This record gives sequence, C-alpha cells and structure tokens, in this order.
Amino acid sequence: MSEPIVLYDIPTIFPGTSKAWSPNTWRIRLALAYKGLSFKTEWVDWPDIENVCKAIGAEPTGIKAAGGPFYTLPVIRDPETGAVISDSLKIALYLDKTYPNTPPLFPHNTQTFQSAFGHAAYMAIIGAMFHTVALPTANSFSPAGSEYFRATRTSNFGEAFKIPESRPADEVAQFWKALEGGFDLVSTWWDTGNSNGPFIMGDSLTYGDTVIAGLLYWAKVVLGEDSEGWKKFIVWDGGRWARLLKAFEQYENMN
Ligand SMILES: N[C@@H](CCC(=O)N[C@@H](CS)C(=O)NCC(=O)O)C(=O)O
Repeated sequence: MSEPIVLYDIPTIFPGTSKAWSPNTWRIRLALAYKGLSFKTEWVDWPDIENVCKAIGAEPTGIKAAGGPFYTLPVIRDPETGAVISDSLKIALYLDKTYPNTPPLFPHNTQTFQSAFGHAAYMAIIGAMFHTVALPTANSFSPAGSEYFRATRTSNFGEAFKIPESRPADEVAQFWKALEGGFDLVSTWWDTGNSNGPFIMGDSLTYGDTVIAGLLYWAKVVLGEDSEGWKKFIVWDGGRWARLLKAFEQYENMN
C-alpha cells in the first residue's frame, strides 16, 4: 500500500466538514477525493504556515505587499514521488500528470481554458465575497489564527482589507448585491454551454468547478448552513450553486 498524499490545510475551530473553510484548499481536497487518491490532512494554523512551508521545502506562491516571499496553502506532499507542490492550479496539474489513470481535472487538453475560467470566476467573486464574509471568517479560527488573519489582511493586502467589527447596514447590503452580481456573471458564462449537467463541462467535474465549489464551501462553513446569508447563495441563479454543491457532496468528507 502506498503512503497517502499529505494535504496541508488551515483549520477552523468547527467540527467535521466545517473544519476546512479555505476556498483554495477546498479545490484540492475535492480534487483528490474526485480522483480517488488516498490522502490525509495536516492541519496548520495561520501563524505556522510560513514555517511549515519552509520546513517541507514548499515554494512561496507570491510576494508580500511589504516584500518577502508569501507562503500559502494548499500545499501537497506526495510520498510516492517526493514532490512538494504549492498553489492550487499547479497541484491540480501535477495530479493529472502524475496520476493519468484517475479521472482528469483537465480533460481534452482544457488546461488553458480551465485556468482562465478559474481565474476569471475567482476574480469576479472574491472582492465582494471577502468583504461579505470577512468577519465570520476571522471569528472561525483559534485565537492565534484569528489575530494573525486580521493583522495580515491589512499588512499583506492593504487598508481596504481591514476587518471592521461592524458595518453600516447599507454598506453590508451593497457588498451582498455585488457578490450576487459576481455569481450572476459567472452563471451567464455557464449558460453559454449546451449541457444541463451541474458542471461547467456538463456532467463531468473539472478543475474550474472546484474553484466555484471552494468559494461556496467557504461561505457555507463560516456563515453556517442555517444562516440567512447561506440561504441567499442557495437560491441565486435559479439554484445553480445549490445543485453544484450537491454534486460535490460525495467528495467532501474529511481525511
Ligand atoms: N494562488 C494560491 C493562493 C492560496 C492562498 O491565498 N491561500 C491562503 C489561504 S486561503 C493562504 O494560505 N494565505 C496565507 C497568508 O495569508 O498568510 C493558490 O491557489 O493556492
């Protein structure tokens, strides 16, 4: 029996499937499960990400606003090959290449299309999404994690990402409207396809779907399944996002 792939992920303080929240790490959690690759999770709290990445030889994925390498999760370590890979897109490409006999994340040479779709969809949503769910996100971590998350949103991304303890109702409503608009835009791209399946390519799950699913899991976990906020996502775009998550449900179990 080969050793499982290790997925490095950031934990919330919640139990079960709500322990994972990150839109980026969810992509890989779902991708590994979809491919049927055995994996286990190494949970890394926010303040430890950089040290853990350095210790296992993971590459940074960018540069911090203040300068210096920026280390992020997901990272995977594959004991079969010795590879340590950072960045969700690079990990997904690695998995298809290294395990060609598993269901593909980039079928029919769609790497270029999938990476462009993933980037465009993420960018259409992430700004409004951050401001809409930032406070419940910050409150989902350990005390040290929460402090780190709050401090580094401004030091890494600027003052616009400062997380206020409360916001005026009209500002909140504006962010929700912008968020719905982002999902609406992505939904129009989906509509240009000619399949009724839940995924961008119809009935088969691909990398681009994991990008949207990751964003949806983030909202569901930090807002709570029974919250008013999460109930909005479920009805947007004729229930498209609820159907998408339903299709991912079989892959969401924690490892
Ligand atoms: N491009 C990277 C982005 C990953 C990313 O931003 N991860 C966040 C968690 S959602 C992170 O680890 N941030 C570390 C930090 O802010 O210190 C990917 O797709 O994997």
